[in-house]
Amino acid sequence: PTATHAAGFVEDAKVTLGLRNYYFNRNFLNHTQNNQAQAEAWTQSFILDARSGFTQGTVGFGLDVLGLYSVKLDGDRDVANSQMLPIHDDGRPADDFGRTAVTAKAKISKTELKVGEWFAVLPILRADDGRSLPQTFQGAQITSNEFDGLNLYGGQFWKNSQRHDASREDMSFNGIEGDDFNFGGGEYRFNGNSTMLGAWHARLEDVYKQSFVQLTHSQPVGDWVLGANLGYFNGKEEGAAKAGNLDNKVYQGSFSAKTGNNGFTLSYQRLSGDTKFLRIDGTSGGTLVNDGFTASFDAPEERSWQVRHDYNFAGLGIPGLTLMNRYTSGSNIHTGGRTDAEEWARESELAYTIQEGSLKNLSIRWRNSSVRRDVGADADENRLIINYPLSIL
Ligand code: PGV
Ligand code: BDP
Repeated sequence: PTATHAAGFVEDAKVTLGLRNYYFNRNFLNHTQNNQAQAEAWTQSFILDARSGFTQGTVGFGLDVLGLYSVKLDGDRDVANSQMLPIHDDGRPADDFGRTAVTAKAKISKTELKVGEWFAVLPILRADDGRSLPQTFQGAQITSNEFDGLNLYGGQFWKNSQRHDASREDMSFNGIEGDDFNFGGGEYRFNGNSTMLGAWHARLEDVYKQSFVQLTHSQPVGDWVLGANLGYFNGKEEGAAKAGNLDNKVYQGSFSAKTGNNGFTLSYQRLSGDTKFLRIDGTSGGTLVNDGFTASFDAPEERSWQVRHDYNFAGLGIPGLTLMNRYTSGSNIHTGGRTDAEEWARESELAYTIQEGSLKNLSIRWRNSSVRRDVGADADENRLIINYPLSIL
């Protein structure tokens, strides 16, 4: 095609409107959480995800816009703190909330620079998308893929909008604001992409610094595919140490085996040092192998193991239907004056995605879980999430 300068910008653009209907109910069994019997909310969210391509020329320019808006359908003061909605000063969940995140991007060769606000998912800073709207960060990032198999990342984030917040706050840990969040990392894929070696370093200036190394490998053996994910975190206070002395290490390993429509996973995660896992407030613990819907098993000194099963009902002639069950047990928790506290969680997800017709890609997910803890709130939980990605461009 005879390209104008802007051709790539428009031609490679992709615009999707995500329609997310989310019902959340956490039932506290011993009322220990804010003296509340439950946390409950129901929202309808609109997630506009518009990404341009790049203009032509040596340096290509582009623009991404994430438009986020969520309306409360139900959820009152006495069932607040579901983290589905912001909470007003009088304790009442907001009727609606939202924000717009805009990112300018530029590309030379296979190196891209982004400046703005977006849903960043990095092993050392993982935006959470477990409620009404995704968490976003404001900052700048360089991603470079100049060498085959090697991805390099570096950047800085200076503002954080949590999943239930319309405003932008400074980057913080445990409510303690640091200076900017700086990070660098690299991931190298080799062995025909089946092995990945990653190394990352992040610092919330004046609060904490954290390093992470990871090795993943996937290996077909007969009818099976075996997988391994090994990781090590090391974190300490940084600079002015505004959150005091910190000490956290995590050793973890997850081993999976898949055959046909069945998947089996065993995971072990062990924390050491007297600080819980270090992460920016509101971010997902998803880099931890035992992170789940309701708990991350990341208390000081906690040791946990998990057994998980996945099934795809395509095997029984129902493509689109999947079932996940997992059980995780944690012990040796050093918290609340104890050195031996325990907790466990059982989590299940039944999901169905419509395979054809006018509602193709509409998905319905039911998540059901139970958590029992020696220290903290026992809870039973149900979530119903209906999602429809409306493709606009
Ligand atoms: P301490 C540690 C040090 C800090 C220790 C505490 C623990 O990191 O100096 O690094 O461990 O954390 O108690 O050590 O802290 O202060 O003692 C640092 C800062 C590191 C910053 C790294 C910046 C990397 C920039 C990436 C650039 C990205 C894009 C550039 C684009 C260029 C375009 C070219 C065309 C650590 C480990 C830190 C790991 C950092 C990862 C560096 C990436 C290197 C790639 C590695 C590939 C991995 C696979 C190799 C086979
Ligand atoms: C997940 C986080 C986990 C939280 C959980 C929750 O990874 O750490 O405990 O959300 O909402 O996304 O309870």
